[in-house]
Amino acid sequence: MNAHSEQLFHEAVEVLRANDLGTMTSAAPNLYPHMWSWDAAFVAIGLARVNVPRAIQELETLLEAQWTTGMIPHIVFSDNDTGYFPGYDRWNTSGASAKPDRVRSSGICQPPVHAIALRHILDRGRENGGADLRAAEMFIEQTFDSWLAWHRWLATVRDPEETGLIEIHHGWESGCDNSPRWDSPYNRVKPGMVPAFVRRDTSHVRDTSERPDDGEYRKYLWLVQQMASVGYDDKKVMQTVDFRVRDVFFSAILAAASDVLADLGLEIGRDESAEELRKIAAHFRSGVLSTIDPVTGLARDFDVLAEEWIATETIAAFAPLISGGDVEVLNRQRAIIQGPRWMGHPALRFALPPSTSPLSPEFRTRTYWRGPIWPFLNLLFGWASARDGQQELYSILRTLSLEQLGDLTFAEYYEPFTGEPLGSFAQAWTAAAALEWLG
Ligand code: 9WN
Repeated sequence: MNAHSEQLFHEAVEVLRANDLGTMTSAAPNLYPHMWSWDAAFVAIGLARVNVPRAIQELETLLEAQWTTGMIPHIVFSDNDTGYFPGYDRWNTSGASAKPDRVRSSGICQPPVHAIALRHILDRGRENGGADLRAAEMFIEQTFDSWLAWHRWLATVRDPEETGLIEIHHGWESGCDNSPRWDSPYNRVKPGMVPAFVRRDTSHVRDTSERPDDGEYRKYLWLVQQMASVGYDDKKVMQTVDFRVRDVFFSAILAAASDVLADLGLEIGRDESAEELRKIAAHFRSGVLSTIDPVTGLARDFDVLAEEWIATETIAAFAPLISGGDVEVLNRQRAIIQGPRWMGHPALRFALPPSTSPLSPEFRTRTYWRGPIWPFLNLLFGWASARDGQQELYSILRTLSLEQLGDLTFAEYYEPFTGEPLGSFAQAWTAAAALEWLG
């Protein structure tokens, strides 16, 4: 490691240490003082580079919050309720029969990247050997059924019509909250009575236009109220909630992670479960491919209530690069993502994929999921590129990511043209991405 890399490594470790609340890592020190489901998976990948048992602990804490249905909730609340809105009370999950009593969590989920983190933990365990290897192997054996239950719940409950696509009930479930992907479904959400609220997120960013506005938040809270009104019962939620969308990116992650979990299953002698997971992977992989617009080559979401495709130029359009499969489709997608509407846009400070294409009318340079570059996503695309033998794309993503992260702010997201760090600094999954890229 050269001096720059060493400094990046040490500062990234320090960010994870500072966010460490003991048995969970806060997603960010002020803006997000709790554990988020998919953040925790990326955090575990980063932690595994420095401390395998602590990485295991992270996923263990998340699993302790798993609902009896198999769902892994999107937020596990720490005792520090002061910095984030909506806090545990506003979720009203205490009446949800599937939530274990001792658990303080939200009532929705996020993309299932966790098996990919498990794989990283095992790989690091193998490299280190000794106690790390034993701990990693034991953890996978002991928790395999819980991860399997999570994948099964998604594949069945969230895809009752067997479309090969996962249905979500809130933009927060996608992890890409205010992406233009969700503009048309949210336009049709007409919130009823929402009790007054005071947001906390806007006081943690320098410029409030970086965040969704209060009108958007009213809708977010309305959906939460709708789900709470039926006790977060899976069937009733589907009949009640005003936001029902098949999320192509979420589905692609389920496909990729199911293959990874199948591999792990085989390694511990769970052949039958591995077979089941392979089927889930294949089913969702073809579900993702079925969304591709033949003209643009981009994957689309589907609005269940409006019965229409959602074709926006966002990073989710590259879902097939995550789920893998058809070589021709993937080659075309790789050409598009490296072309002028994306990484090849001449004005980018770092030629990394923005969350929305700079040439899309919906693009906003500084607003959250409407344009800025999110470092953890680049790691995910890098992982998928390496899996598919795409060394060149992997190297480009790695080199530029390390350059971008060299500013040492570990920002939540970056302005694409100036490279300015935005959102929360010292964001845990950004630090984790740096550690994993460094290797
Ligand atoms: C709502 C924690 C989370 C990420 C999401 C990101 C943002 C929360 C928020 O922060 O969402 O879940 O309050 O905006 O969009 O991807 O997991 O980092």
